[in-house]
Amino acid sequence: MEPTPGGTALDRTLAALRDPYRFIGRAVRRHGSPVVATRLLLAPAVCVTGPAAAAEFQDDTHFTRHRAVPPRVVRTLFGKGGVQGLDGAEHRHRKALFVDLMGADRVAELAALVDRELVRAARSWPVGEPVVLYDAFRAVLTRAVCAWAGVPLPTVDAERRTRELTALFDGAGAVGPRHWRARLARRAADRWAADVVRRVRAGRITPPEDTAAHAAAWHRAPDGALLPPHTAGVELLNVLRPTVAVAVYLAFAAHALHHHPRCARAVGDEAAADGGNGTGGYTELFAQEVRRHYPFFPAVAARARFDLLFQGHPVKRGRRVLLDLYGINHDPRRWGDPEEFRPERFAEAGWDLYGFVPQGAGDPSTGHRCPGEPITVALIAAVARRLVRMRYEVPEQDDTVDMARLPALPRSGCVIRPLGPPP
Ligand code: HEM
Ligand code: MYR
Repeated sequence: MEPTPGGTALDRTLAALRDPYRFIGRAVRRHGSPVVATRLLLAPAVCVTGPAAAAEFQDDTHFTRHRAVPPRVVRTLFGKGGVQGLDGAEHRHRKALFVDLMGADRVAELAALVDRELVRAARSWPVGEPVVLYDAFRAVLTRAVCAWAGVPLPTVDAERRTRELTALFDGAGAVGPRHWRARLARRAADRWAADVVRRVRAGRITPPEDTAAHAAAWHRAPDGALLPPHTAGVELLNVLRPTVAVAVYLAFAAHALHHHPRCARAVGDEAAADGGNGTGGYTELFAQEVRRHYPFFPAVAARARFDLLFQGHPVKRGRRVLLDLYGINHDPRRWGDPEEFRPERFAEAGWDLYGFVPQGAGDPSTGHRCPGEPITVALIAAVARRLVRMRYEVPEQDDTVDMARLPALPRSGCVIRPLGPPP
């Protein structure tokens, strides 16, 4: 047993907020250990990094997700009673609700809906006028995912629901007014989603069986009972919100296409060859590299179930452990020249469930890893294929990535000036 380096005397919350994506990596390098003790949000915590730590972190006999995430994140991003806070058999049972929605045909349908909505939006853009792509993507994704999920979205509500669904992920890690907007948005979104669930159960709306609205409304707990409407609504929002959050990756995809013309040409060649409807191939490698390279979800949290040894270091019962997702995706031992954007690396070396962790580590059907990765990859690829076929110029702007923001974004939101209607 080795003592855990670092220290819990000083609260490091401000340092973590200043550089949320590199905070753990820095601490780990400073102490020369993949396990480092610190203090965050006034409580002692342990930061861990590396594929071996990721595998150990997934062991739910050692770690619990119960009360693992700070209340400010539950009251905004996750909502109360959702899958993120469950353990063991109860977790696996609830998780199936999401995994079952990710069939290849359904994912392709969502990608086609997003592409159609994007083309529709682009037709309304005046030629030569600036468009902030991040904002356009959020509106497009909201419309597409509501249609896909079987959630009615009257045109008059579209803007408001886009704003609310965005606030849930955009303000969760913020401090001040952006965070408080997220709390209000959570209340409004919870009411909306619970109401959709009630209307489905009352037969007033009848979404098809393979939709999220149907699945959440009719999901039964292991004891056979339907979920309380609020909880079913939280799970429905666990599909809508993160799909809108894919807008962050879409902005990064536009950023990468602009800064790496070589990649844009390769995506363009593929889109020209398959009419933009293909899957796999170079564009998928590009989508994976977007998820590896750009910062999005910094770290995931769990608590030790009892006094235990983690990678040979003592961790006390109840202690919060943070797994460094961004750092693992940028580990120079695993990823050569990790700061370089190079999609080909995924063809050369492949990846594994603990070394490539943009959306959590391990197996999504048994552990807490994100079930939405097929959707995320398909949407990045579909939009990349569409962007390379659109005619636009990229005006002078500050599109540097704001690493102090949660989630990080290109500062400008990626502005383009359309030169004509989309094909
Ligand atoms: C869980 C990231 C998209 C649904 C997670 C986790 C992360 C994550 C880091 C937690 C993993 C863990 O706790 O170990 C992202 C990012 C996305 C994204 C960066 C890109 C926008 C999606 C999509 C969906 C989705 C498109 C569904 C349509 C979920 C759900 C969970 C989850 C339901 C909870 C899983 C569990 O606790 O078992 N996601 N996600 N996510 N994600 Fe995603
Ligand atoms: C989702 O909506 O579930 C996926 C995208 C959310 C990204 C939000 C990033 C900032 C939140 C920081 C939370 C840290 C939890 C330990």
